[in-house]
Amino acid sequence: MNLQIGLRMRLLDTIDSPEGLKRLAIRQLPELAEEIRKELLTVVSKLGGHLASSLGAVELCIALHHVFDAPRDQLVWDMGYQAYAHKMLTGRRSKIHTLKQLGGLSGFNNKDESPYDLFTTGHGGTCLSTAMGLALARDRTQDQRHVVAIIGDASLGEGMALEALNHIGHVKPNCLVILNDNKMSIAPPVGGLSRYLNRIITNPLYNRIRRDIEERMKRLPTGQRLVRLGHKVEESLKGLLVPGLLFEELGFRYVGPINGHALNELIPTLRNVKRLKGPILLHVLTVKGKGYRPAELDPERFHKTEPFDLATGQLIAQGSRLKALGSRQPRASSLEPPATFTEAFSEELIRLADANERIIAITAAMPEGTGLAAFGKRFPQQYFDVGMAEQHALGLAAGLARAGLRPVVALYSTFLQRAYDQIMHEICLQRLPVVLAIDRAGLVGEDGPTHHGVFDLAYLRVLPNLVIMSPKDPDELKATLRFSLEAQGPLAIRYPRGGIVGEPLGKCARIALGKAETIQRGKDLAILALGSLVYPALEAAARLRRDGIEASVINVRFVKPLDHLLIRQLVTQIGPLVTVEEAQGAGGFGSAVSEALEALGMPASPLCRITLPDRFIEHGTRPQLLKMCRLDAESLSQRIATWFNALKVPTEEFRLLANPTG
Ligand SMILES: Cc1ncc(C[n+]2csc(CCOP(=O)(O)OP(=O)(O)O)c2C)c(N)n1
Repeated sequence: MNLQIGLRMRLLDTIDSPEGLKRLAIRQLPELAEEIRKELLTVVSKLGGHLASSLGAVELCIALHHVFDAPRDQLVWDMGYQAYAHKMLTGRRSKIHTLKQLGGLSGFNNKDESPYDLFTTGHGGTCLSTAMGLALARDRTQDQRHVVAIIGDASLGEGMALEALNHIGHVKPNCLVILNDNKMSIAPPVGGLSRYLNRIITNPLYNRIRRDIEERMKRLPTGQRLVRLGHKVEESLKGLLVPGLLFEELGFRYVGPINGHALNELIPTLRNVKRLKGPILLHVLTVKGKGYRPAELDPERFHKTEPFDLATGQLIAQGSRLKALGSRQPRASSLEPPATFTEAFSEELIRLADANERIIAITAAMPEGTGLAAFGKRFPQQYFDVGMAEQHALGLAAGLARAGLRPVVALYSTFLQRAYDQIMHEICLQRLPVVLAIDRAGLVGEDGPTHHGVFDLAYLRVLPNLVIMSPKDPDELKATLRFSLEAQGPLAIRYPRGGIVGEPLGKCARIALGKAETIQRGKDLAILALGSLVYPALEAAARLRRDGIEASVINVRFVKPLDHLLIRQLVTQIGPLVTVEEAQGAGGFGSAVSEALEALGMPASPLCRITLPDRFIEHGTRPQLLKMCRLDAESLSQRIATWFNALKVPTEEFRLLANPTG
């Protein structure tokens, strides 16, 4: 692609809305597409972020806004990270350089950002159901607006999307589903559906035959009758040749596949399908990374990237920052300790599987992100990427565990939400030894509210039979994983994105079920810190000491079962307790301690629960968000000191209050 665009006014500078776009002639649109690509590349190469899918959907965004009349017509993008051109064409171009920055544009659809975004989304496979809802609501009025859902080929395999396909085909509302097929998930796609789509693409024969036959029949004197006859023949031919038969059988009219980069094909086709009634599935072929050679060659790496050099596509090395963010920057040597929790998980699971062929690793379309890609290469017989199918991932794990194997399912906390019932029904109820490796637990940073993994403690803690652990650093994660594979029942390990800040404390002592680790003793109060907040709690304790407050620091390690014995001891010997966790407060770890105090008959014992606030947290870097939520070390020490000083009751009295007989 030509990155040089002259000094003359760009088309992009002349339009700020779909109205402006509609004033352009179709022949001008390829130039506009090139300008949009150039701008996207400039922005994402500097900031990092999602890229390849958006590059592939530029023409699709342009064509949709050219043909439809949004926001009156409703375009429902699945997730939205592939629709940055849509953001640029709908009044957000001047802010595109703020993409995913704190206070800037979201990297996904965001309903609060623009009336052109119908929903705030970041989880895959949702747009067909929501679009169907919009279409059915429209049909209750006289309104003629169009509803269009745009979904990727991998997201179409999500359970929710398949359920929606089934229902739309049954109810048959007027709605257009655009299948944006770039033959890629983040990684190469998985499964029969993807093979099926591939067969359609590689077998355009039927479409040609159908068109030829229709044209020839129409030219005959009894043309129309023959066309009708032709349709009957078509029905019988379908089984043999028709592309999209699956969709047709589900109740859709299948159109395609068409070239998603040829605007002179896309726009007329969209105009045609716009006139059709009932559910239509338009199959559009796009190239992930289109127009930028490095991304076309390695779409997986450019699905979501760190800042890179535009000329070469190479990542701009940022040493510690990249490591802290958990990027895929290789470590200098394998002797170096793992910088991130994900790396530690990956390394240890490979090490353990070397000696245990019963270990089976499962990912749901996130092999790189969860660190399982290396495992899959090393042990292909012990590895499954199930595609975007979190529910199935857990059901599969249950089956494997039932048969005596040791499945480890690695998912991001936020996507585990998809499979809640499976955790309860397939795993906990059966008390099956499945290990849930819950990555990206806590604030994830730039991906924002759809991706923060902050609800898991609340939704997991209520499930009987489940052990829940949260290691303080990558080394402890390794020990936790070893422990989890010995467990007799289900066990969840939650760990954050990236690594720890500061020097690791050293090798982790032996883990015993339900036992916390006392890291430091102090007489005034005890900080019970969970996982990612153990190191910040230690730093907070050091700051408190400077203010004359001596704090004990406990690495809780187990949210369930909680170390009741230690809690009783802490209350009787020290008094005030502070819990700190990177999770939603209601139902989280602090709540567990509060419940424990009640169970121990010490409900009056002073307890300060430090958690995330009860609201959806925006996007920004992880350190920015932790500071904003007052979970960084400095804020922790301030919050604890303020609370402690406000107690204004001598510690001795607390002890008596909490334990009148002791
Ligand atoms: C429920 C859920 N699971 C996993 C993810 C992580 N994820 C984000 S994009 C993506 C691949 C999507 O592929 P596809 O739908 O084909 O869209 P493309 O990026 O290729 O346009 C995955 C697995 C997610 N966002 N939501």
